[in-house]
Amino acid sequence: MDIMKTFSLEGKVALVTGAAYGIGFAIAQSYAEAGAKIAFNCRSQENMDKAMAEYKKLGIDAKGYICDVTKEDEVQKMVEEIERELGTVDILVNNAGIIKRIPMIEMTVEQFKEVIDIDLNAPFIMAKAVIPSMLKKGHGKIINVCSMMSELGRETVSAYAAAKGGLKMLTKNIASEYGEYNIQCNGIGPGYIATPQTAPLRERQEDGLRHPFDRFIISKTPAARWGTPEDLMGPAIFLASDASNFVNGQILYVDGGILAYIGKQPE
Ligand code: NAP
Ligand code: GCO
Repeated sequence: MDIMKTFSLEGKVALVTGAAYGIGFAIAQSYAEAGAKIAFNCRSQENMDKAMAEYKKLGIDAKGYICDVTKEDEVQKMVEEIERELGTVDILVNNAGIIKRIPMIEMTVEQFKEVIDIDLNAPFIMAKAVIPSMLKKGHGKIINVCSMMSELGRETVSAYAAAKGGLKMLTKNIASEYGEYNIQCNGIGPGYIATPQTAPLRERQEDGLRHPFDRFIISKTPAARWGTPEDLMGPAIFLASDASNFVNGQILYVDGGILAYIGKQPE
């Protein structure tokens, strides 16, 4: 048996949501390099155009779709278009997500609901749209992009933590409900990754010093660095490939050790 072949995605159709840039783009890039046909979506035409140019530079023939993952009708239409153009979806990565950093008692209900809608309700909508075809095919992979906030809280991210905590349990429930049909649903839990979403936490201060949160994360991470989207490529391929066919309902944390570490004694 050629064990390395079990990591191949040759002949598979992968849909990565929110893959115009950031973590989603890196995961889509890794899946293309592993042999998959790539579909991705985002909301803005400007981001789509930039992303298509970047995929082309990498020699990746990605198909992009303008679709808001919170809108079930748009999602159904996108999945039908993908099935016509590429084939049924074998691998779904629920990556699209937002965060709002606002003290909870200052956050409006609408702001809370927006985060829940994109980060939790949308993965439900997306999974519901692709599972019927996966059942017909007799296999499928769903990977939900969770977070440190699937396990931990911190100031100002109440909506995000509630969503990502819920996403962890949605992952376990999809695994429980569809595992017998050879559909594996797992989560990937990035630590603190250098992307546009975390850029405000890494901005240089006026005095030239690193952002206090930047310094805090470096001290809280045994790897003593921020992660990069590329750090997620290998784990994401593993969870999308036949190499993980008996892995189900797990959250694979790619965090440089944050969740294992109590932190340094203050100097
Ligand atoms: P990012 O740079 O902000 O990218 C988010 C992507 O999602 C963009 O492509 C955005 O495109 C898309 N998106 C947002 N709302 C959408 C919607 N309603 N419909 C369709 N697309 C939507 O974020 P990131 O840092 O790469 O994070 C990606 C995922 O990883 C998120 O789920 C995030 O919570 C999670 N995560 C990030 C980190 C980190 O440290 N960066 C750590 C753990 C988990 P448009 O705005 O053009 O739609
Ligand atoms: C924050 C960060 C985190 C990361 C990620 C950690 O404000 O604390 O944005 O939430 O995005 O989710 O895993």
